Amino acid sequence: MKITASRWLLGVMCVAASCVQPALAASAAATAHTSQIDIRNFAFAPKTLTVPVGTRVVWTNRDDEPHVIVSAGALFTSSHALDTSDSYAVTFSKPGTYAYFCSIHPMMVGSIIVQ
Ligand SMILES: [Cu+2]
Repeated sequence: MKITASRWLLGVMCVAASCVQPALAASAAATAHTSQIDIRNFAFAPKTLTVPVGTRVVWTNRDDEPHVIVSAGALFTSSHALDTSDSYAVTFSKPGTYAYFCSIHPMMVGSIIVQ
């Protein structure tokens, strides 16, 4: 029980710090890696993100305006309208290139390359 709780806490801390969870690498080989995309100044940062299969990608809105993540070609489920500091996560389990945009501001585009 004690070990489970501390591992859970470590995991949360690692996600917050965007680290790779080295301390848990041995037991967490099958655990998804997490990558972060910031939405800032009406742009996605990074605009193109390359990740391994199984990665959980988290978008966080750092703007004062709402944004909506929409997959070009509907390859993944769209987000709800993200207010300031809201996050949206998608786990990518198949290789491919996933282009996406903001449905409120269609000039905002980005892509995730899963390999
Ligand atoms: Cu937007």
